[in-house]
Amino acid sequence: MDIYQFPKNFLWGSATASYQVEGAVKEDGRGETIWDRYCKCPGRIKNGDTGEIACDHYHRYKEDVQLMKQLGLGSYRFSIAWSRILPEGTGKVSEEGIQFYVDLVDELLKAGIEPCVTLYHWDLPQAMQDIGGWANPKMADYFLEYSKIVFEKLGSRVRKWITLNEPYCVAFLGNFEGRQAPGIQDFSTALQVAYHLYLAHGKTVKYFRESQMAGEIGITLNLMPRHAYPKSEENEQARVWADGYLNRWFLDPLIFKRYPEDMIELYRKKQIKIPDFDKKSMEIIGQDLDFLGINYYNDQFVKRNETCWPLETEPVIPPELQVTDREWPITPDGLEEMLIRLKTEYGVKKIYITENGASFQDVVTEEHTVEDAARKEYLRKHLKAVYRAIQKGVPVKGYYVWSLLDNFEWGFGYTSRFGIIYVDFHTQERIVKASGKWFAKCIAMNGIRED
Ligand code: IFM
Repeated sequence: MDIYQFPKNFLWGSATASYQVEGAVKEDGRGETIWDRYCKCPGRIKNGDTGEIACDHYHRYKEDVQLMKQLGLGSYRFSIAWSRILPEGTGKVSEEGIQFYVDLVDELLKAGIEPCVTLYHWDLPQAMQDIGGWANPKMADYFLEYSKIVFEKLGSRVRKWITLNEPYCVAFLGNFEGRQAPGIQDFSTALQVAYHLYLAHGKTVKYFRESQMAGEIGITLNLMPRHAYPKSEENEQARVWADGYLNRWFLDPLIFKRYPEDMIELYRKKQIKIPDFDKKSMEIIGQDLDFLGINYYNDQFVKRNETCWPLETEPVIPPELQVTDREWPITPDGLEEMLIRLKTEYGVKKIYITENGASFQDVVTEEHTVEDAARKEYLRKHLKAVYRAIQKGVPVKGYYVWSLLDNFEWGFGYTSRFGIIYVDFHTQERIVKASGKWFAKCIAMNGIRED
C-alpha cells in the first residue's frame, strides 16, 4: 500500500461562494446583485433556476459548520456578498448583513476551522452595474470602500483573505461571451473590466499592507495549461494565444507588472481598444502577494481556426480523454504542470489550490448514501499531482475541494453537482458523499493512501 504523506501543517479545506449557497436573497436588507437580475432573464439558466434559496446556508450555516467539523476541515473558504454589506454597493452600510458573516466566522473559529474569506466571487451589487459595473473606472475605489468595511468588521479574526475569484470569468465570461452576469458581449469592455478588477485588487492589497493588518492576502486565478491539438505549427500559434488570453493576461500584470506584448499586438491588430494603463497603475496592480490562489479543473486543447474572433482558436476535446459530466477533460498531470510553471516561470513563493473538483451525476442509493466513485477518483488523481509538485519543490501550502456542498452552478443551475456533500434541493437534506468520507480520511492521515 502506497502512502503519499503531505507536509506538516498542510491545510485541507473546502470552498463555496455566497450566491451559490446562501439563498436568503431578500433578507436582512441584502441588495439585488447582477446574478439575481441575470437569472431572471429567460433562457439564461438551466431550468430557470436561481440562487434565491440555493443551499439555504444563510440559515443553516451552523449545521454546515458541524459537517465541516465532522470532515475534519482545517479551513473553510467562503465569499462575502458585497450587497449584504452595502446594499447599494456604496454609502449606507447594513449591520444586519455584516452580522451573518460575523456569526459564521465565530462559528468556524469555535469549531477550530480557519476562515478564508473571498471578497468578491462574482455577485456585484446591481446598483454598481447600473453605473457601468466593472467597466466604470471608479469601481476600484468602490471596491476599496467595501473591503475596508469588511476588514474593519472581520479583520481581528480572519487571517486569510482573497481579493477576487477568477477575474478571467468576471471579465470574459461576463462581458465578452455574455454567458455569465451581467451578460455583456463586447471584447473591449471585457479588457476594461479585467483592468479595473486588477486596480481594485491592487488598491485593496496596498491598503491591507499600509494598515498593517494581520494575516495574509492573495488573489485566486483560474489557470489551465493549453495544448495544441493535434500538434502542428499552426495549432501551436493558437495555443500561445489561448495561453495569453487566459493565463498570461492575468499572471503577468500581477507578477511582472506588465501585460503580455504579443496579446496587445494581436488585440490591436483586431481593432480592440486596450485599457489605458501606465507605469503607475501597473505598480498598483503588481503589489506583493502573500500567496497565489489557483483554481484548477482541467487542461484545454485548441486548434487554429481563423473564423473564431479574436483569438483564431477553437477548443477541442481529444476523444481519448475521459471527461466529467460537464465534458471537462480529466487531466491531473496538467495541475502538476501548472504548479511547476508558477514556480519556475513566475517565481511564486506560496500557493493554495483554492478550488479543485468535478461535477458528476450523483444518485442517492436505497441505503441513503451517495457512492460517487468517479469524483473520489478525480480528487485522488489531482491530490497526487499536488503531491508530486510539492516533491519537486513547488510551495503548495493547502488544498480546498470545490465544493463543500452541491450548489447553484451558475448557468447550469442545480443540474451540475460538485459537492463532497450531497444536497437535496427540495428538502435541504445533506448527505456526506463517499468522496467526502474519503477526503476526511486524507485529512486525518495528512495524505493519500492508495488502496
Ligand atoms: O462553481 C464554480 C465556482 O464558482 C468558480 N470556479 C469554478 C466552479 C465550477 O464551475
